[in-house]
Amino acid sequence: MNEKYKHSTVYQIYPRSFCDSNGDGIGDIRGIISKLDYLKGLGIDVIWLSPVYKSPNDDNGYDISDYCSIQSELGTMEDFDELLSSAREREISIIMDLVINHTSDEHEWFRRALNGEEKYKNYYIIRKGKDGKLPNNWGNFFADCPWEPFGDPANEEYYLHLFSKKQPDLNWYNPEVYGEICDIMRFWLDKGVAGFRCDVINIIYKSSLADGKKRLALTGKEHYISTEGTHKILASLRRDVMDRYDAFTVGETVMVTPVMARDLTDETRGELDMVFAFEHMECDQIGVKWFKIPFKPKRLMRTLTKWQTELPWNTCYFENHDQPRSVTRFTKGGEYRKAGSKMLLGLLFSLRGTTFVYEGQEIGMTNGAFDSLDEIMDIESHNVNKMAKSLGIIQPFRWNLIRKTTRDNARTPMQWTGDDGAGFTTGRPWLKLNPNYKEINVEADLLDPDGVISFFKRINSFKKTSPTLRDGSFCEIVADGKLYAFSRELDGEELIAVCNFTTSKRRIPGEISGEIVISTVKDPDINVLSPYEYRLYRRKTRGKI
Ligand code: TEU
Ligand code: CA
Repeated sequence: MNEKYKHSTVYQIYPRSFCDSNGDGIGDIRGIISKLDYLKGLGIDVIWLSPVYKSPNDDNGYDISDYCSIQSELGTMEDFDELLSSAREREISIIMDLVINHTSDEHEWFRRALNGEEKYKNYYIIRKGKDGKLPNNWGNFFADCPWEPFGDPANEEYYLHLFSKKQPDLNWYNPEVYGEICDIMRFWLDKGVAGFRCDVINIIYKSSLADGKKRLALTGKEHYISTEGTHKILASLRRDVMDRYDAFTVGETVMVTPVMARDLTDETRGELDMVFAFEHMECDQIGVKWFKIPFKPKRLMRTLTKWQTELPWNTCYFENHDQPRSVTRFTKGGEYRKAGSKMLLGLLFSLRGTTFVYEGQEIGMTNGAFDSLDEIMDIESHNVNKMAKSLGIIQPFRWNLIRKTTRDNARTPMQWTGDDGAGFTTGRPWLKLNPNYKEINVEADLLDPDGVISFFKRINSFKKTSPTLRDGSFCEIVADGKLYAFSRELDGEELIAVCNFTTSKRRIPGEISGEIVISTVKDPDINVLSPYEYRLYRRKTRGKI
Protein backbone atom coordinates (compact mmCIF):
# COMPACT_ATOMS: atom_id res chain seq x y z
CA MET A 1 0.00 0.00 0.00
CA ASN A 2 0.86 3.65 -0.37
CA GLU A 3 3.78 4.32 2.04
CA LYS A 4 2.59 7.86 2.73
CA TYR A 5 -0.69 6.75 4.27
CA LYS A 6 0.83 3.73 5.94
CA HIS A 7 2.93 6.02 8.10
CA SER A 8 0.26 8.64 8.70
CA THR A 9 -1.11 9.54 12.09
CA VAL A 10 -4.87 9.46 11.73
CA TYR A 11 -7.16 11.49 14.00
CA GLN A 12 -10.81 10.50 14.19
CA ILE A 13 -13.39 13.24 14.50
CA TYR A 14 -16.92 12.51 15.67
CA PRO A 15 -18.38 15.67 14.15
CA ARG A 16 -21.35 16.16 16.50
CA SER A 17 -19.02 16.21 19.47
CA PHE A 18 -15.98 18.08 18.20
CA CYS A 19 -16.69 21.80 17.93
CA ASP A 20 -19.92 23.75 17.53
CA SER A 21 -19.57 26.95 15.49
CA ASN A 22 -23.12 28.33 15.73
CA GLY A 23 -24.32 27.65 19.26
CA ASP A 24 -26.96 25.03 18.48
CA GLY A 25 -25.17 22.53 20.71
CA ILE A 26 -24.11 20.28 17.83
CA GLY A 27 -20.57 20.13 16.53
CA ASP A 28 -20.29 21.00 12.85
CA ILE A 29 -18.00 21.31 9.85
CA ARG A 30 -17.18 24.98 10.43
CA GLY A 31 -16.19 24.00 13.94
CA ILE A 32 -13.74 21.49 12.50
CA ILE A 33 -12.31 24.11 10.12
CA SER A 34 -11.65 26.35 13.12
CA LYS A 35 -9.52 23.63 14.72
CA LEU A 36 -7.34 22.66 11.78
CA ASP A 37 -4.36 24.60 13.09
CA TYR A 38 -4.71 22.80 16.38
CA LEU A 39 -4.67 19.45 14.56
CA LYS A 40 -1.71 20.52 12.48
CA GLY A 41 0.06 21.38 15.72
CA LEU A 42 -0.52 17.86 16.98
CA GLY A 43 1.20 16.50 13.90
CA ILE A 44 -1.88 14.89 12.38
CA ASP A 45 -1.68 13.75 8.76
CA VAL A 46 -5.15 12.38 8.13
CA ILE A 47 -8.57 13.10 9.57
CA TRP A 48 -11.12 10.30 9.60
CA LEU A 49 -14.50 12.00 9.61
CA SER A 50 -17.30 9.95 11.11
CA PRO A 51 -20.39 10.31 8.88
CA VAL A 52 -21.41 13.82 7.86
CA TYR A 53 -24.00 12.75 5.28
CA LYS A 54 -27.71 13.41 5.35
CA SER A 55 -29.25 11.22 8.01
CA PRO A 56 -32.25 11.05 10.32
CA ASN A 57 -29.68 10.34 13.07
CA ASP A 58 -31.12 7.19 14.49
CA ASP A 59 -27.49 6.09 14.89
CA ASN A 60 -25.83 9.50 14.65
CA GLY A 61 -25.17 9.45 10.94
CA TYR A 62 -24.42 5.74 10.53
CA ASP A 63 -27.93 5.60 9.04
CA ILE A 64 -27.46 7.47 5.78
CA SER A 65 -30.40 8.82 3.79
CA ASP A 66 -28.32 10.53 1.09
CA TYR A 67 -24.68 9.61 0.50
CA CYS A 68 -23.91 12.63 -1.61
CA SER A 69 -25.16 15.47 0.53
CA ILE A 70 -24.23 16.90 3.90
CA GLN A 71 -26.36 16.62 7.02
CA SER A 72 -27.82 20.12 7.40
CA GLU A 73 -27.12 20.44 11.13
CA LEU A 74 -23.43 19.81 10.33
CA GLY A 75 -23.22 22.32 7.50
CA THR A 76 -23.36 22.50 3.72
CA MET A 77 -21.42 21.02 0.82
CA GLU A 78 -19.65 24.39 0.51
CA ASP A 79 -18.50 24.02 4.11
CA PHE A 80 -17.28 20.54 3.34
CA ASP A 81 -15.35 21.69 0.27
CA GLU A 82 -13.78 24.44 2.33
CA LEU A 83 -12.81 21.93 5.00
CA LEU A 84 -11.16 19.78 2.38
CA SER A 85 -9.20 22.63 0.84
CA SER A 86 -8.25 24.22 4.17
CA ALA A 87 -7.03 20.83 5.36
CA ARG A 88 -5.09 20.33 2.14
CA GLU A 89 -3.36 23.70 2.62
CA ARG A 90 -2.06 22.27 5.86
CA GLU A 91 -1.13 18.96 4.25
CA ILE A 92 -3.88 17.15 6.07
CA SER A 93 -5.91 14.58 4.15
CA ILE A 94 -9.46 13.54 4.92
CA ILE A 95 -11.00 10.10 4.80
CA MET A 96 -14.73 9.55 4.89
CA ASP A 97 -16.76 6.93 6.69
CA LEU A 98 -18.21 4.59 4.10
CA VAL A 99 -21.30 2.90 5.54
CA ILE A 100 -22.42 0.38 2.92
CA ASN A 101 -23.72 -2.58 4.87
CA HIS A 102 -26.97 -0.65 5.29
CA THR A 103 -28.69 2.62 4.48
CA SER A 104 -31.27 4.56 6.44
CA ASP A 105 -34.87 3.43 6.01
CA GLU A 106 -35.39 7.05 4.93
CA HIS A 107 -33.06 6.65 1.96
CA GLU A 108 -34.84 7.12 -1.34
CA TRP A 109 -34.03 3.53 -2.33
CA PHE A 110 -35.86 2.13 0.68
CA ARG A 111 -38.78 4.50 0.25
CA ARG A 112 -39.19 3.46 -3.35
CA ALA A 113 -38.94 -0.17 -2.29
CA LEU A 114 -41.78 0.44 0.15
CA ASN A 115 -43.72 2.03 -2.69
CA GLY A 116 -43.58 -1.31 -4.41
CA GLU A 117 -40.86 -0.64 -6.99
CA GLU A 118 -39.32 -4.07 -7.63
CA LYS A 119 -35.99 -2.57 -8.70
CA TYR A 120 -35.51 -1.02 -5.27
CA LYS A 121 -36.97 -3.93 -3.33
CA ASN A 122 -34.06 -5.83 -4.76
CA TYR A 123 -31.65 -3.34 -3.14
CA TYR A 124 -32.52 -4.77 0.27
CA ILE A 125 -32.82 -8.20 1.86
CA ILE A 126 -36.53 -8.87 1.98
CA ARG A 127 -37.92 -12.32 2.71
CA LYS A 128 -41.23 -13.99 3.46
CA GLY A 129 -41.79 -15.29 6.98
CA LYS A 130 -41.83 -19.04 7.47
CA ASP A 131 -45.24 -20.34 8.66
CA GLY A 132 -45.96 -17.24 10.68
CA LYS A 133 -42.39 -17.11 11.96
CA LEU A 134 -39.44 -14.87 11.06
CA PRO A 135 -37.32 -15.80 8.01
CA ASN A 136 -34.50 -17.09 10.21
CA ASN A 137 -33.16 -17.21 13.78
CA TRP A 138 -30.40 -14.62 13.46
CA GLY A 139 -29.38 -12.13 16.14
CA ASN A 140 -28.77 -8.39 15.87
CA PHE A 141 -25.81 -6.17 16.84
CA PHE A 142 -28.01 -3.73 18.75
CA ALA A 143 -29.80 -6.26 20.99
CA ASP A 144 -32.89 -6.18 18.78
CA CYS A 145 -34.61 -8.58 16.40
CA PRO A 146 -32.96 -8.33 12.93
CA TRP A 147 -36.24 -8.71 11.01
CA GLU A 148 -38.85 -6.01 10.74
CA PRO A 149 -42.11 -6.23 8.80
CA PHE A 150 -41.65 -4.73 5.36
CA GLY A 151 -44.68 -2.59 4.52
CA ASP A 152 -48.06 -4.09 5.33
CA PRO A 153 -47.59 -6.80 8.00
CA ALA A 154 -50.36 -8.79 6.31
CA ASN A 155 -47.89 -9.52 3.47
CA GLU A 156 -45.67 -11.33 5.97
CA GLU A 157 -42.58 -9.86 4.38
CA TYR A 158 -39.63 -8.81 6.48
CA TYR A 159 -36.43 -6.88 5.82
CA LEU A 160 -33.10 -7.73 7.39
CA HIS A 161 -31.37 -5.20 9.63
CA LEU A 162 -28.31 -6.35 11.56
CA PHE A 163 -28.27 -2.95 13.32
CA SER A 164 -31.19 -0.63 14.14
CA LYS A 165 -34.50 -1.15 12.39
CA LYS A 166 -33.85 2.18 10.74
CA GLN A 167 -30.75 0.63 9.12
CA PRO A 168 -31.95 -1.92 6.54
CA ASP A 169 -29.11 -4.11 5.19
CA LEU A 170 -28.28 -3.70 1.52
CA ASN A 171 -28.55 -6.65 -0.83
CA TRP A 172 -25.02 -7.24 -2.08
CA TYR A 173 -26.19 -10.06 -4.35
CA ASN A 174 -27.53 -7.32 -6.59
CA PRO A 175 -24.96 -5.88 -9.05
CA GLU A 176 -26.94 -2.63 -9.18
CA VAL A 177 -26.11 -2.03 -5.52
CA TYR A 178 -22.44 -2.52 -6.37
CA GLY A 179 -22.75 0.05 -9.16
CA GLU A 180 -24.43 2.61 -6.92
CA ILE A 181 -21.73 2.28 -4.27
CA CYS A 182 -18.95 2.67 -6.89
CA ASP A 183 -20.58 5.94 -7.98
CA ILE A 184 -20.76 7.17 -4.38
CA MET A 185 -17.11 6.36 -3.77
CA ARG A 186 -16.08 8.14 -6.99
CA PHE A 187 -18.15 11.17 -6.03
CA TRP A 188 -16.06 11.68 -2.87
CA LEU A 189 -12.73 10.60 -4.34
CA ASP A 190 -13.21 13.03 -7.23
CA LYS A 191 -13.61 15.79 -4.66
CA GLY A 192 -10.20 14.82 -3.34
CA VAL A 193 -10.78 12.76 -0.21
CA ALA A 194 -7.98 10.33 0.59
CA GLY A 195 -10.11 7.26 1.04
CA PHE A 196 -12.50 5.56 3.37
CA ARG A 197 -12.93 3.93 6.71
CA CYS A 198 -15.32 1.16 5.74
CA ASP A 199 -17.99 0.49 8.33
CA VAL A 200 -18.54 -3.19 9.29
CA ILE A 201 -17.15 -4.04 5.87
CA ASN A 202 -16.49 -7.71 6.53
CA ILE A 203 -20.17 -8.51 7.00
CA ILE A 204 -21.69 -6.99 3.87
CA TYR A 205 -22.15 -10.18 1.86
CA LYS A 206 -24.41 -12.75 3.46
CA SER A 207 -23.50 -16.15 2.01
CA SER A 208 -26.86 -17.60 2.98
CA LEU A 209 -29.90 -16.67 5.03
CA ALA A 210 -30.23 -20.09 6.61
CA ASP A 211 -30.71 -20.48 10.35
CA GLY A 212 -27.48 -20.09 12.29
CA LYS A 213 -25.94 -22.14 15.04
CA LYS A 214 -27.52 -20.95 18.33
CA ARG A 215 -25.25 -18.56 20.26
CA LEU A 216 -25.41 -16.18 23.18
CA ALA A 217 -25.15 -13.30 20.72
CA LEU A 218 -25.22 -12.90 16.95
CA THR A 219 -26.65 -16.25 16.00
CA GLY A 220 -26.13 -16.55 12.25
CA LYS A 221 -22.79 -14.75 12.12
CA GLU A 222 -21.11 -17.72 10.39
CA HIS A 223 -23.19 -16.77 7.35
CA TYR A 224 -21.74 -13.30 7.01
CA ILE A 225 -18.36 -12.84 8.71
CA SER A 226 -15.66 -12.42 6.05
CA THR A 227 -17.40 -14.48 3.38
CA GLU A 228 -15.96 -15.25 -0.05
CA GLY A 229 -18.58 -12.91 -1.50
CA THR A 230 -17.24 -10.04 0.58
CA HIS A 231 -13.67 -10.78 -0.52
CA LYS A 232 -14.78 -10.63 -4.14
CA ILE A 233 -16.63 -7.34 -3.70
CA LEU A 234 -13.65 -5.76 -1.97
CA ALA A 235 -11.27 -6.87 -4.71
CA SER A 236 -13.63 -5.42 -7.32
CA LEU A 237 -14.00 -2.10 -5.49
CA ARG A 238 -10.24 -1.88 -5.30
CA ARG A 239 -9.79 -2.64 -9.00
CA ASP A 240 -12.72 -0.62 -10.34
CA VAL A 241 -12.46 2.39 -8.05
CA MET A 242 -9.70 2.72 -5.46
CA ASP A 243 -6.74 1.89 -7.68
CA ARG A 244 -7.49 4.91 -9.84
CA TYR A 245 -6.88 7.35 -6.98
CA ASP A 246 -4.18 8.26 -4.51
CA ALA A 247 -6.21 6.94 -1.62
CA PHE A 248 -6.52 4.11 0.89
CA THR A 249 -9.08 2.08 2.79
CA VAL A 250 -9.22 0.91 6.36
CA GLY A 251 -11.88 -1.67 7.07
CA GLU A 252 -13.77 -1.91 10.29
CA THR A 253 -13.75 -5.68 10.51
CA VAL A 254 -15.74 -7.14 13.36
CA MET A 255 -14.93 -10.51 14.90
CA VAL A 256 -11.95 -10.83 12.64
CA THR A 257 -9.13 -13.30 13.31
CA PRO A 258 -5.50 -12.73 12.30
CA VAL A 259 -5.95 -15.20 9.43
CA MET A 260 -9.00 -13.32 8.11
CA ALA A 261 -7.20 -10.00 8.58
CA ARG A 262 -4.24 -11.30 6.61
CA ASP A 263 -6.44 -12.25 3.69
CA LEU A 264 -8.32 -8.96 3.78
CA THR A 265 -5.09 -6.96 3.62
CA ASP A 266 -2.97 -9.26 1.47
CA GLU A 267 -1.42 -7.09 -1.25
CA THR A 268 -1.63 -9.85 -3.83
CA ARG A 269 -5.37 -10.25 -3.26
CA GLY A 270 -5.82 -6.45 -3.36
CA GLU A 271 -8.83 -5.86 -1.10
CA LEU A 272 -8.32 -3.44 1.82
CA ASP A 273 -5.20 -1.54 2.83
CA MET A 274 -5.61 -2.11 6.55
CA VAL A 275 -8.19 -3.32 9.04
CA PHE A 276 -9.34 -2.54 12.55
CA ALA A 277 -9.33 -5.69 14.65
CA PHE A 278 -11.22 -5.85 17.92
CA GLU A 279 -9.68 -8.57 20.04
CA HIS A 280 -7.65 -6.16 22.20
CA MET A 281 -10.88 -4.26 22.90
CA GLU A 282 -12.28 -7.36 24.54
CA CYS A 283 -9.86 -7.77 27.42
CA ASP A 284 -12.37 -6.47 29.98
CA GLN A 285 -15.40 -8.47 28.95
CA ILE A 286 -16.73 -11.99 28.73
CA GLY A 287 -18.62 -13.07 25.64
CA VAL A 288 -20.57 -9.97 24.72
CA LYS A 289 -19.39 -6.45 25.41
CA TRP A 290 -22.17 -5.75 27.90
CA PHE A 291 -20.73 -8.15 30.42
CA LYS A 292 -17.74 -6.29 31.68
CA ILE A 293 -15.20 -7.87 33.98
CA PRO A 294 -12.31 -6.10 35.67
CA PHE A 295 -9.65 -5.14 33.17
CA LYS A 296 -6.93 -7.75 32.78
CA PRO A 297 -3.72 -6.03 31.62
CA LYS A 298 -2.17 -9.39 30.88
CA ARG A 299 -4.92 -10.14 28.39
CA LEU A 300 -4.33 -6.80 26.69
CA MET A 301 -0.57 -7.42 26.50
CA ARG A 302 -0.99 -10.97 25.16
CA THR A 303 -3.52 -9.86 22.57
CA LEU A 304 -1.37 -6.98 21.36
CA THR A 305 1.61 -9.31 21.03
CA LYS A 306 -0.51 -11.87 19.21
CA TRP A 307 -1.64 -9.37 16.58
CA GLN A 308 1.75 -7.71 16.29
CA THR A 309 3.24 -11.11 15.62
CA GLU A 310 0.59 -12.63 13.41
CA LEU A 311 -0.39 -9.73 11.17
CA PRO A 312 2.32 -8.03 9.08
CA TRP A 313 0.77 -4.58 9.39
CA ASN A 314 -1.73 -3.51 12.08
CA THR A 315 -3.82 -0.48 12.77
CA CYS A 316 -2.97 0.66 16.29
CA TYR A 317 -5.87 2.15 18.22
CA PHE A 318 -7.22 2.19 21.76
CA GLU A 319 -10.23 4.44 21.22
CA ASN A 320 -13.00 5.30 18.83
CA HIS A 321 -16.59 6.50 18.99
CA ASP A 322 -17.87 3.03 19.97
CA GLN A 323 -15.53 2.28 22.85
CA PRO A 324 -15.23 3.57 26.40
CA ARG A 325 -12.25 5.90 26.98
CA SER A 326 -8.95 4.05 27.26
CA VAL A 327 -7.66 5.84 30.35
CA THR A 328 -10.80 4.91 32.29
CA ARG A 329 -10.71 1.40 30.95
CA PHE A 330 -7.08 0.42 31.10
CA THR A 331 -5.72 2.42 34.06
CA LYS A 332 -6.82 3.37 37.56
CA GLY A 333 -7.46 6.92 36.38
CA GLY A 334 -8.00 9.51 39.16
CA GLU A 335 -4.65 10.81 40.33
CA TYR A 336 -3.01 8.60 37.68
CA ARG A 337 -5.05 9.94 34.79
CA LYS A 338 -2.29 12.01 33.24
CA ALA A 339 0.40 9.39 33.74
CA GLY A 340 -1.89 6.64 32.48
CA SER A 341 -2.99 8.59 29.39
CA LYS A 342 0.60 9.26 28.43
CA MET A 343 1.69 5.70 29.06
CA LEU A 344 -1.09 4.41 26.80
CA LEU A 345 -0.09 6.87 24.07
CA GLY A 346 3.53 5.81 24.42
CA LEU A 347 2.49 2.20 24.02
CA LEU A 348 0.21 2.97 21.09
CA PHE A 349 2.87 4.81 19.10
CA SER A 350 5.50 2.18 19.89
CA LEU A 351 3.53 -0.61 18.24
CA ARG A 352 4.07 -1.56 14.63
CA GLY A 353 1.30 -0.21 12.43
CA THR A 354 -0.66 2.86 11.42
CA THR A 355 -1.65 4.92 14.45
CA PHE A 356 -5.27 6.02 14.89
CA VAL A 357 -6.26 8.35 17.71
CA TYR A 358 -9.68 9.59 18.66
CA GLU A 359 -10.63 13.17 19.54
CA GLY A 360 -9.96 13.87 23.21
CA GLN A 361 -7.47 11.05 23.62
CA GLU A 362 -4.68 13.61 23.30
CA ILE A 363 -5.80 15.25 26.55
CA GLY A 364 -6.73 12.04 28.35
CA MET A 365 -10.49 12.54 28.32
CA THR A 366 -12.34 10.08 30.53
CA ASN A 367 -15.64 8.20 30.28
CA GLY A 368 -18.80 10.30 30.39
CA ALA A 369 -20.32 11.02 33.82
CA PHE A 370 -23.94 10.07 33.26
CA ASP A 371 -26.41 9.78 36.11
CA SER A 372 -29.18 7.84 34.44
CA LEU A 373 -30.42 6.37 31.19
CA ASP A 374 -32.29 9.63 30.50
CA GLU A 375 -28.93 11.25 29.78
CA ILE A 376 -27.91 8.57 27.28
CA MET A 377 -28.57 9.08 23.56
CA ASP A 378 -26.94 5.96 22.15
CA ILE A 379 -29.55 3.73 20.52
CA GLU A 380 -27.53 0.63 21.33
CA SER A 381 -27.70 1.40 25.06
CA HIS A 382 -31.46 1.92 24.97
CA ASN A 383 -31.92 -1.38 23.17
CA VAL A 384 -29.70 -3.17 25.66
CA ASN A 385 -31.76 -1.72 28.47
CA LYS A 386 -34.95 -3.04 26.88
CA MET A 387 -33.46 -6.45 26.32
CA ALA A 388 -32.08 -6.65 29.86
CA LYS A 389 -35.47 -5.61 31.21
CA SER A 390 -37.19 -8.36 29.24
CA LEU A 391 -34.72 -10.82 30.76
CA GLY A 392 -35.84 -9.70 34.23
CA ILE A 393 -32.61 -7.87 35.11
CA ILE A 394 -33.51 -5.12 37.60
CA GLN A 395 -32.76 -1.44 37.12
CA PRO A 396 -29.62 -0.90 39.24
CA PHE A 397 -27.93 -3.82 37.48
CA ARG A 398 -29.09 -2.66 34.08
CA TRP A 399 -27.77 0.81 34.67
CA ASN A 400 -24.51 -0.48 36.02
CA LEU A 401 -23.99 -2.51 32.87
CA ILE A 402 -24.94 0.32 30.54
CA ARG A 403 -23.00 2.99 32.37
CA LYS A 404 -19.75 1.12 31.74
CA THR A 405 -20.40 0.09 28.16
CA THR A 406 -22.41 2.87 26.57
CA ARG A 407 -20.82 4.30 23.46
CA ASP A 408 -21.77 7.74 24.75
CA ASN A 409 -18.77 7.42 27.07
CA ALA A 410 -16.63 8.42 24.11
CA ARG A 411 -19.12 10.80 22.54
CA THR A 412 -19.29 13.52 25.20
CA PRO A 413 -18.34 16.87 23.70
CA MET A 414 -14.68 17.68 23.23
CA GLN A 415 -13.29 19.67 26.15
CA TRP A 416 -11.51 22.73 24.74
CA THR A 417 -11.57 25.14 27.70
CA GLY A 418 -12.76 25.42 31.30
CA ASP A 419 -15.47 27.94 30.37
CA ASP A 420 -19.19 27.19 30.37
CA GLY A 421 -19.87 24.87 27.47
CA ALA A 422 -16.22 23.76 27.60
CA GLY A 423 -15.39 25.87 24.54
CA PHE A 424 -17.39 23.27 22.60
CA THR A 425 -20.57 25.29 22.38
CA THR A 426 -22.17 28.49 23.59
CA GLY A 427 -25.50 26.68 23.64
CA ARG A 428 -26.81 23.52 25.23
CA PRO A 429 -24.69 20.51 24.18
CA TRP A 430 -26.56 17.67 22.46
CA LEU A 431 -24.99 15.23 24.93
CA LYS A 432 -24.04 15.94 28.52
CA LEU A 433 -20.55 17.35 28.94
CA ASN A 434 -18.32 15.59 31.39
CA PRO A 435 -18.18 18.05 34.35
CA ASN A 436 -14.46 17.38 34.61
CA TYR A 437 -13.98 19.74 31.63
CA LYS A 438 -13.10 22.39 34.22
CA GLU A 439 -9.82 20.59 34.87
CA ILE A 440 -9.40 18.43 31.79
CA ASN A 441 -9.37 20.57 28.67
CA VAL A 442 -7.10 21.48 25.78
CA GLU A 443 -6.36 24.99 27.04
CA ALA A 444 -5.25 23.80 30.49
CA ASP A 445 -3.32 20.86 29.10
CA LEU A 446 -1.39 23.03 26.67
CA LEU A 447 -0.27 25.25 29.54
CA ASP A 448 0.95 22.25 31.51
CA PRO A 449 4.56 21.40 30.60
CA ASP A 450 3.83 17.94 31.92
CA GLY A 451 0.56 17.74 30.00
CA VAL A 452 -0.71 14.94 27.82
CA ILE A 453 -0.63 16.95 24.58
CA SER A 454 3.04 17.79 24.85
CA PHE A 455 3.83 14.11 25.23
CA PHE A 456 1.51 13.30 22.35
CA LYS A 457 3.41 15.69 20.09
CA ARG A 458 6.74 14.30 21.20
CA ILE A 459 5.97 10.64 20.67
CA ASN A 460 4.13 11.34 17.42
CA SER A 461 7.03 13.24 15.92
CA PHE A 462 9.51 10.70 17.24
CA LYS A 463 7.66 7.92 15.46
CA LYS A 464 7.60 9.88 12.21
CA THR A 465 11.33 10.33 12.20
CA SER A 466 12.34 6.92 13.50
CA PRO A 467 12.60 4.23 10.82
CA THR A 468 12.91 1.64 13.60
CA LEU A 469 9.65 2.61 15.28
CA ARG A 470 7.93 2.86 11.92
CA ASP A 471 9.14 -0.28 10.24
CA GLY A 472 11.15 -2.28 12.74
CA SER A 473 10.26 -5.84 13.66
CA PHE A 474 8.36 -6.57 16.87
CA CYS A 475 9.50 -8.88 19.65
CA GLU A 476 7.89 -9.25 23.08
CA ILE A 477 10.22 -9.12 26.10
CA VAL A 478 7.90 -9.04 29.14
CA ALA A 479 4.10 -9.29 29.32
CA ASP A 480 3.36 -10.28 32.88
CA GLY A 481 0.30 -8.10 33.43
CA LYS A 482 2.31 -5.52 35.33
CA LEU A 483 5.04 -4.64 32.88
CA TYR A 484 4.79 -4.73 29.15
CA ALA A 485 8.07 -4.47 27.28
CA PHE A 486 8.90 -5.19 23.68
CA SER A 487 11.57 -4.33 21.21
CA ARG A 488 11.42 -2.94 17.72
CA GLU A 489 14.45 -3.58 15.60
CA LEU A 490 15.78 -2.41 12.27
CA ASP A 491 19.21 -2.17 10.67
CA GLY A 492 21.24 -2.65 13.81
CA GLU A 493 19.14 -0.41 16.00
CA GLU A 494 16.85 -1.67 18.72
CA LEU A 495 14.22 0.43 20.49
CA ILE A 496 12.70 -1.06 23.62
CA ALA A 497 9.35 0.22 24.87
CA VAL A 498 8.54 -0.40 28.53
CA CYS A 499 5.15 0.29 30.09
CA ASN A 500 4.26 0.11 33.76
CA PHE A 501 0.60 -0.85 34.08
CA THR A 502 0.56 -0.53 37.87
CA THR A 503 0.29 2.21 40.48
CA SER A 504 3.56 1.18 42.10
CA LYS A 505 7.19 1.58 41.20
CA ARG A 506 8.70 -1.34 39.35
CA ARG A 507 12.27 -2.47 38.89
CA ILE A 508 13.50 -2.63 35.32
CA PRO A 509 14.27 -6.25 34.35
CA GLY A 510 17.95 -6.96 33.71
CA GLU A 511 17.60 -7.72 30.02
CA ILE A 512 16.40 -4.19 29.32
CA SER A 513 19.18 -1.72 28.80
CA GLY A 514 20.31 1.15 26.62
CA GLU A 515 20.07 4.88 26.45
CA ILE A 516 16.70 6.32 27.56
CA VAL A 517 15.41 8.34 24.61
CA ILE A 518 11.91 9.15 25.82
CA SER A 519 10.09 8.88 29.11
CA THR A 520 6.76 10.14 30.38
CA VAL A 521 8.39 11.31 33.61
CA LYS A 522 10.79 14.19 34.05
CA ASP A 523 13.86 12.56 35.57
CA PRO A 524 13.49 8.85 34.98
CA ASP A 525 15.24 6.65 37.52
CA ILE A 526 17.68 4.34 35.76
CA ASN A 527 16.61 1.23 37.66
CA VAL A 528 12.99 1.91 38.50
CA LEU A 529 9.84 2.79 36.59
CA SER A 530 7.37 5.22 38.17
CA PRO A 531 3.67 4.31 38.36
CA TYR A 532 2.26 4.17 34.82
CA GLU A 533 5.54 5.29 33.35
CA TYR A 534 6.32 4.63 29.70
CA ARG A 535 9.87 4.82 28.46
CA LEU A 536 11.80 4.02 25.36
CA TYR A 537 15.38 2.74 25.25
CA ARG A 538 17.74 2.66 22.34
CA ARG A 539 20.68 0.35 21.83
CA LYS A 540 22.79 -0.92 18.98
CA THR A 541 22.46 -4.52 17.95
CA ARG A 542 25.03 -4.49 15.17
CA GLY A 543 27.49 -7.28 15.59
CA LYS A 544 25.44 -8.91 18.31
CA ILE A 545 23.49 -11.27 16.10
O1 TEU B 1 -19.88 -0.39 14.42
C1 TEU B 1 -19.98 -1.75 14.24
C2 TEU B 1 -20.16 -2.53 15.43
O2 TEU B 1 -20.02 -3.73 15.35
C3 TEU B 1 -20.57 -1.88 16.67
O3 TEU B 1 -21.92 -2.01 16.80
C4 TEU B 1 -19.89 -2.50 17.78
O4 TEU B 1 -20.40 -3.78 17.98
C5 TEU B 1 -20.14 -1.71 19.01
O5 TEU B 1 -20.51 -0.44 18.73
C6 TEU B 1 -18.87 -1.61 19.81
O6 TEU B 1 -18.61 -2.80 20.42
C7 TEU B 1 -20.04 0.43 13.34
C8 TEU B 1 -19.95 1.87 13.77
O7 TEU B 1 -18.67 2.12 14.25
C9 TEU B 1 -21.02 2.14 14.78
O8 TEU B 1 -20.94 3.43 15.31
C10 TEU B 1 -22.34 1.94 14.07
O9 TEU B 1 -23.38 2.09 15.01
C11 TEU B 1 -22.45 0.58 13.42
O10 TEU B 1 -21.28 0.22 12.70
C12 TEU B 1 -23.58 0.54 12.45
O11 TEU B 1 -23.30 1.35 11.36
CA1 CA C 1 -23.61 23.60 15.31
